[in-house]
Amino acid sequence: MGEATVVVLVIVIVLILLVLIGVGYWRYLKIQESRGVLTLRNSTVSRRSTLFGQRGSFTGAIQRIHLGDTKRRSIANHKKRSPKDVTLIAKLAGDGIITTWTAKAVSTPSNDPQFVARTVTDSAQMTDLYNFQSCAAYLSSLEKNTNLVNFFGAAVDNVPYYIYQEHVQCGSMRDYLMMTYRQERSSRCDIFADDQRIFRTRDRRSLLISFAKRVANGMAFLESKKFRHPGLSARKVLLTPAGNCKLYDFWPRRLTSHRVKQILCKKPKPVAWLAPEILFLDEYVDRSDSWSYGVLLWEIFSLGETPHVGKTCDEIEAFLRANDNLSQPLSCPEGWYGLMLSTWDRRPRNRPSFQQIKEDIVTIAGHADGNGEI
Ligand SMILES: *[C@@H]1O[C@H](CO)[C@@H](O)[C@H](O)[C@H]1NC(C)=O
Ligand SMILES: CC(=O)N[C@H]1CO[C@H](CO)[C@@H](O)[C@@H]1O
Repeated sequence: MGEATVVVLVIVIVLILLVLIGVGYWRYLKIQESRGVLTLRNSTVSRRSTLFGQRGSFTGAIQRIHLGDTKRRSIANHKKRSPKDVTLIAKLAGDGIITTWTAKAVSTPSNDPQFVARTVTDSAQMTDLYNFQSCAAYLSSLEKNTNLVNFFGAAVDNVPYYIYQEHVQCGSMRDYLMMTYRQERSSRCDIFADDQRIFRTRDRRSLLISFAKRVANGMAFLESKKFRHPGLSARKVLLTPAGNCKLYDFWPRRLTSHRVKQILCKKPKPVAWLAPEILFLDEYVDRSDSWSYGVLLWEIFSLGETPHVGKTCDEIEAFLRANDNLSQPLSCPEGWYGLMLSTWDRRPRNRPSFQQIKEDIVTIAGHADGNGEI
């Protein structure tokens, strides 16, 4: 064999190897894509580094985020908004991954909040960004419901992503209940300003029952639309001046397991609201939300007390392992406590769905409230 032949052979072998490596890498990328893993095409930014600069301006070197989910829903054009048209006013809340701002249209001269802007913080990972974007698409196709905050639009073409939602004025149900409770204990002074006059004139008990009904109403709607609300609590319910309840922070069912992981990373972890299968088995199932609803009912009827107040996570878990339940609050009618107990069944399958809960409430409360919403 001549020297030339050997050289040609070696070159051919090297070429074949290069082609094989290329095909292998291409397959690898395809597989990653089909798993919904994000691939940064051109980036020196590591997964955990800062993606956003001050006040949401984008400073990273990511040119394009390639999303693998080919069946990904997109947002209708008329629901797209440009962050350039929006002024963020003040930070309302933040739980590590997602922050909420009050916001207004740039064109409006007044500085009053018109809506809220939710965005993914810079501690987010690529999956968080992807899920946020995906969530925006799901929300954009969800119909309106009187017991959910309205979706106004989203900006998810470039990071930072935004979801724009209704601004509900009177704060959370938890704050409202806590203030009411304090009022009870101190000298019955009236803590509500004039714009919340409506709360004063309503009978306490029928107000509490209407809270319970409206939350169940919103949850039953979500359930029928394949949405879930992991970590449902009185804090996640907002009140309008007319005393209506609006839920926020609900997620499409497909994305809830990721959301649950985020919730489990929160400090403090909202253990008191989480069903045992989430805490002990790392399993989130459809009826896990029913459990949280039971705890929310307990919050309502105990007038804003914190469930398991003063206990550590370990103590609460031991309490659950002992098959114990939160005790019946003072101002809680028997029927309502029965409903709570049914949502705290250790076997998720035996808990009522929200459709059933709605029916149970009709039975318990009769048609007394008569506001026509349930
Ligand atoms: C707590 O409630 C569950 C579900 O209704 C029930 O199975 C259990 O026996 C209750 N525990 C106690 C100590 O009553
Ligand atoms: C690593 C890399 O190629 N980074 C490039 C990504 O794109 C920007 C803008 O086009 C370039 O400036 C970077 O050098």
